[in-house]
Amino acid sequence: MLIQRGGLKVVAGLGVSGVSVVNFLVEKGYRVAVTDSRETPPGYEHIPKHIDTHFGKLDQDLLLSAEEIILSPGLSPQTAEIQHALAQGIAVVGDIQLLRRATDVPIIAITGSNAKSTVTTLIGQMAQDAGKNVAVGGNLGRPALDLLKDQPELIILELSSFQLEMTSNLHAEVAVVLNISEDHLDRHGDMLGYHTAKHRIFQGVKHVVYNRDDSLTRPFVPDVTPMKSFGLTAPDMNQYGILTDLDGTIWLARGRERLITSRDLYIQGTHNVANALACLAIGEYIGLKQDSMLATLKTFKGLAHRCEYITTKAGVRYYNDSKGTNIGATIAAVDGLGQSIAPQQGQVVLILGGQGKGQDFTVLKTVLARYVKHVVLIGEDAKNIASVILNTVPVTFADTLAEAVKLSQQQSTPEDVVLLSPACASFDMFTGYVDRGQQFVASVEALNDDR
Ligand code: UMA
Ligand code: ADP
Repeated sequence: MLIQRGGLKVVAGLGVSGVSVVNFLVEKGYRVAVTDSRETPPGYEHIPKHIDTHFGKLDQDLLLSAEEIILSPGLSPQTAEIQHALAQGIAVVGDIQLLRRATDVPIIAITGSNAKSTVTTLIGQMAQDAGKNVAVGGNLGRPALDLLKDQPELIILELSSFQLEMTSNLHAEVAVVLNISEDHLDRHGDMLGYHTAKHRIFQGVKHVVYNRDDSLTRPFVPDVTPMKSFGLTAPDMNQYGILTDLDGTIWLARGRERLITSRDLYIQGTHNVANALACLAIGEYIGLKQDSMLATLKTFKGLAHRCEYITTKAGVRYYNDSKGTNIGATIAAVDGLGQSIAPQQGQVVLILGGQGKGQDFTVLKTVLARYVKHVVLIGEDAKNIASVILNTVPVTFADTLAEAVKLSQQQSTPEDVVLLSPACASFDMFTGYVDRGQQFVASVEALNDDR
């Protein structure tokens, strides 16, 4: 028989993380109820039948009867019902807080506007290849509390600003903010709000990794906290960076020590050199052997939907960067692919648009002017984006992604690259970035080879 402990825990928002929270709390013997604004929230079938559920709107009375509310990262703490509960003194936390309470296993915590999933997966692979019993998840997909089932010796978490704003005193073994550029301003209000949420990752941190090319990633922590930096410049002693030979060969380096050339990395592009350096710095702090980490770098193939090469048709290369959901990511993608096209040979045709999340699209203009010959716009904020970039690059509108792909083919000539890197969220037209990427790939494959 289950022992029912303490007051009522109310899970607000089901979905993947809500399901993991309900099941974790039930197993621990707590009284649990769940509310979700959706009529039939995803994951409903994966929680025990006896759980008290209140769907269709957030149940204010239920929330006010809670000892503690566990809030889904998909719901803003600014939501009226949550604000009302907070005003009554009811504690509101997220799933990451429950994980920290539940275990002393060291946590490697990774956030940033971009590269989180790539770095989390890569350092996870490095740790596994080095023989560690490691569990990897969080915003990446597998919810944090589920990781405990593996009884890991090390937990590697990708953390979003949504998760971090609900997390206090994480006491991470290593924490890193990889980079900061505009994102989720619709939720956090402004850059200060977004930055503040991200930097909660450093509360009680034991070792810090930061990006010396991006001062916004450097934490305000006591001077005694050990720190390592990475960056795309020559590194100081014990730091990570690059050294360039006279013949142009780029080395990933630790201080003066040359470790591996950028050509020997499986994942390509300047942004991925930065990602690899971040992983080497994190790996050093958790005691991974350098040789083992370098071996992983030679084989790690990266993730789908991140500057992923799809095919070549009529001399035009097609790339899926559906995970490019903010301007910083799209700049990295256009820069990386633009540099890979021989000068004077070709240019980029870019498919852009969706939900703009309040970003300032003028920041894109420099990279558009340098590498992009035409932009095809889709989605809710297409007109807003057009009004900003129209003077920089020719623009066409498309109602569907399939139409955007056809228009991109018409705009391209041999040696060009067609790139889907929308700089926007996808939820106006798709179920998520994976759906958007899959529809892009299907539309590309449906194109005639000879146009
Ligand atoms: N929603 C409602 N009513 C509710 C609860 C949610 O309408 O009562 C809607 C919201 O619009 C919300 C959406 O549902 O945006 C998704 O929320 P969810 O509760 O269904 O989310 P989960 O399935 O629990 O997934 C969450 C993370 N989602 C978000 O933060 C929006 C997943 O990150 C994460 O992988 C998962 O937990 C496991 O930890 C996804 C994501 O898009 C990949 N993250 C954002 C990003 O990377 O930019 C932050
Ligand atoms: P996140 O989980 O933070 O969204 P991903 O690893 O999924 O990060 O990559 C998302 C997008 O960010 C990719 O599509 C790529 O274009 C871009 N990107 C990857 N690494 C970097 C980097 N170091 N700096 C800027 N953009 C990057």
